[in-house]
Order: sequence, then C-alpha cells, then structure tokens
Amino acid sequence: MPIRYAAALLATLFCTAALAEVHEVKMLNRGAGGAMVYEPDYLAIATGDTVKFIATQPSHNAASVLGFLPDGAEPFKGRINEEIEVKFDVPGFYGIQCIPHLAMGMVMLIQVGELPVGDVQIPTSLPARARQRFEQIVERASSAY
Ligand SMILES: [Cu+2]
Repeated sequence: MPIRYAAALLATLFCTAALAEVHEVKMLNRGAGGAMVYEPDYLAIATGDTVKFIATQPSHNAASVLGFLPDGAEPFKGRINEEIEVKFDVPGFYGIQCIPHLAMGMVMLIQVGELPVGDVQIPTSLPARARQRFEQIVERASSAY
C-alpha cells in the first residue's frame, strides 16, 4: 500500500515539525519587570526549539553571554534593532544579554531541556545589576515548581 505508507510518513513528518516550537521574546524599554527588559525574561524550552527576539522597542539586541552557555553551543550576537531567530540545539542554560544595556541588567535566561534550574551557574564577572537580575530569575523559576 504505497499511498497509505506515504500518508503515514507525511503524518510523522508533520508531527515532528509541530513539536519544535517558536517562542517569542520582546525587547522593551519598559515592561512589567521594570526598565530595559526582555519579556519574558525566562524561558524553559525543548531542545531544538527556536526563540525569536522581537525588536518591539528600539535600541536593543540579543546576544549570548560569554561563558554562560553550554559546552558545544554556538555563541550568537544580533545587531541593534535586529529581529533574530535562534535555534537551541544543545541542552543547558543560556544567558542572554542586550549589549548596550547589560549594566542596567537587561538579561534573560533560557533553559533548554529538562534540567533543575538550581544548577545554573551565573558568571561572577557580570555587572552587579545583571547578576542580580539573573539571581531573581532563577529564584522565581525555582519557586514556580
Ligand atoms: Cu537593551
């Protein structure tokens, strides 16, 4: 039954495609969490999912934080006002920064795969406000379970 086989194959392909999600993050001058924020500032996603960083308000970007991504993961850096889509294929924790507003604490945390959020290692080299925001994010994410 070649036709039935083709239909089954198509259904399998369709399901696989439907499993990989695209999550949207807004880059904002002001949001519910204060000034210079990503909204949401924490995402727990599946391996292979994509995050789309939307330039909702001007003068922001999205870039990986040096030393705050899993081994083997590719660092990335979007330009200012650039809307970028990043696919996360390596499980682990990713710190995301807006380069012009890092000192103001414009960061977010992306958790790829099922991991205890308490295991995250926040680099001590970050500016105080950024480190503080990461700590708040981890605290909020930990208490949500
Ligand atoms: Cu910014």
